[in-house]
Amino acid sequence: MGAALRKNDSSSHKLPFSKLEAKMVEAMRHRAARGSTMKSFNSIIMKFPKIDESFRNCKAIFEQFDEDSNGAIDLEELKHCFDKLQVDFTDEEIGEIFKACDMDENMGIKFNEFIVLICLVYLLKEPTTVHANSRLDLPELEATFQTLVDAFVFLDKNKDGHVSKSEMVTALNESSSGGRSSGRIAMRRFHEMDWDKNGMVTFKEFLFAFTRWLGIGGADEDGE
Ligand SMILES: [Ca+2]
Ligand SMILES: [Ca+2]
Ligand SMILES: [Ca+2]
Repeated sequence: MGAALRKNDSSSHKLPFSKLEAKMVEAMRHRAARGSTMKSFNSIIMKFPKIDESFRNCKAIFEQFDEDSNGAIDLEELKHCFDKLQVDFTDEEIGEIFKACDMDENMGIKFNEFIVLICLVYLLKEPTTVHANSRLDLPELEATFQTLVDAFVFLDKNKDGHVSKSEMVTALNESSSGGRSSGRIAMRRFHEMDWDKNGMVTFKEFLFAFTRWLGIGGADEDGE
């Protein structure tokens, strides 16, 4: 009876792309169309100290929204956080971004996951039209988020919203030194970023890699 139809759904679970993830790729493509101010991979590395500083300044914001101070932001706390920041996501969208950023799936957003989450919200909320108040109310962080978006756009040569291995190699070869070792470094960096090992780096994976490179951990960061 229904046997003939079965063939079609074999691929249905192949791309676990939520609506939100599709939206992120779309937002990134949109942003990429405007180009990047980054000229080389080195110019990204030069920004590391500044990024590090503003990420760490995020800690106070994180603690403010971790209402029960258990080291993680749960779904309810995130809803309060979005209310406060005037992020007008639906409950479904909040649930999706929560799940997307809860990388270790322990049902709480830890500090490093929170940084990624807020940066993704920033990307999604970036005004594509001239609606005045569609930005996050975190002016001191916006410059850093902008830098990170810019860095990703620099790496994403074909502007499809993902960074592939060959794009990573191209980006590193554009840097001043070049040479044999840069290919190996590119591969190492790429594998560090490609969390789910699918051969593509999303903006989310890129951001997580940054928090790891900067040594920003989760709740256990200060633990002995
Ligand atoms: Ca909490
Ligand atoms: Ca690409
Ligand atoms: Ca990946």
